[in-house]
Amino acid sequence: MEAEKLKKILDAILLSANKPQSLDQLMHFFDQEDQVQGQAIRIALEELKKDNATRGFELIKVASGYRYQTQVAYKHWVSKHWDERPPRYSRALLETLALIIYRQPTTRAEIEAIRGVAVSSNMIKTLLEREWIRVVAHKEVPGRPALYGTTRQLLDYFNLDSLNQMPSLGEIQDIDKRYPQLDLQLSDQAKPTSSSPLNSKKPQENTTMAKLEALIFDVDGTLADTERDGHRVAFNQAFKEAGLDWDWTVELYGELLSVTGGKERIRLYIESYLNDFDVGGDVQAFAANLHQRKTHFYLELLQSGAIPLRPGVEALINEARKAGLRLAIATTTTPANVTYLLTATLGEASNDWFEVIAAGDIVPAKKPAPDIYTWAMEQMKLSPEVCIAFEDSLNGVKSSLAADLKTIITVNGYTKGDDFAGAVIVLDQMGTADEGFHVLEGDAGEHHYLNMDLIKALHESN
Ligand code: XBP
Ligand code: MG
Repeated sequence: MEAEKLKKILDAILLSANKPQSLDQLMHFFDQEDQVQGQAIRIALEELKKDNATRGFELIKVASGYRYQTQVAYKHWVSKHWDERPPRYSRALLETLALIIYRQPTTRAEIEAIRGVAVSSNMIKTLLEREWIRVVAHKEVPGRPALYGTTRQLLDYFNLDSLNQMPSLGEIQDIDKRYPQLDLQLSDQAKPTSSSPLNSKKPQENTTMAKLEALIFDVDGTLADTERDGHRVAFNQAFKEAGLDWDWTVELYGELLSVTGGKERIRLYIESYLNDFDVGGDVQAFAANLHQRKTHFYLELLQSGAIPLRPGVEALINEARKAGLRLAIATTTTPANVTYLLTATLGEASNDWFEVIAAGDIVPAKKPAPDIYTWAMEQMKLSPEVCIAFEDSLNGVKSSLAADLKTIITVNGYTKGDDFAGAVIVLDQMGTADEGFHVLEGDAGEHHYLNMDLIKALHESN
């Protein structure tokens, strides 16, 4: 379908909808003969967002999907539509809600133990009626009390796409000092302390433990240490061939890794590191041409077998396949780079072991945007709760966490100083039975290398 027409149809659907529409729901509005792919819808939605950016309303994405709404900046005027004042919630109710958000799934007794006062049935009833919380399970202790978790409606109400957008408790530890005007009187027990199990964790989107079904791997830095002696070398070969005297040293390349995507990296270099370099035309086309040659050199390197998989990767993939786990890849690198790496290291057939290879420009926004992970999960028709991601870098973990994925990190030379807050564990490598890993952050229990037992335990942990 023609892009402009698709945009108008989506515009009309969203304007007439009385609740947010997910990508899946939007897909259902189209017949097979319309030939509309999820990707085209995504692009059209991005364009609609841009088109409406200067209006009094905007297109936003919340937990349940996309919706049009008036811009918050104009709420003072818009609210005059309604006579009644917005509901005011008691501090006790908000404290209770906050504890459910950060400790879910949790029982009323657990909330009472922290707050030091009884939680009234009315308060829980209000939160349930508002559909901000729900009973997600019952705790297997005498009396089988209800375990409460939060809902998508709560996120929608607060204009949030995911619970990961909530600050960590560490960040809000001093909130009463920073914002004295809020006059918060949190009971001392409700305040997070550094030794508190509440501390430093982002809230986890609910709760009844979903069974792990799929592993989603980043490629560069995670499956193989490709950047320093692979991509960087190939970039320099392309520069040389083009008669450019650019030299991306190991150190400089580390800085340039702040953006993902080779074409984007070349542009960053031209625009931020060179004074007045004239590309003699369109910088995007210039970067794309140069990048094509870089890919050529990089593929040659891969074919020569110069880049092995990192320790433990092959064994883990084999174990996961035997255990019936589904496998996927989510990377910013060019698709051919993945195929060649897999072929050179695990054999050609290994390409079929991965149900989805989500790579490169298939989504317009590269990591740290969540899009590549979300796209991979959409292809597999899986939700984030049943998947786990493997990453190595700050941009990578931002992307996977924003896609609501629990994430295991293995660092490398370029990323060992990155901030991996929110990851379930940070390791120096996956490791093997012979040569184990070092745990940099998190808890691996008795395990000394990454296997399916540990991955399942990490997936189940909060
Ligand atoms: C990888 C990248 C890629 C590679 C180069 O990031 O940023 O750009 O460095 O590949 P991640 P291309 O591991 O987070 O996916 O030159 O093909 O882009
Ligand atoms: Mg990476």
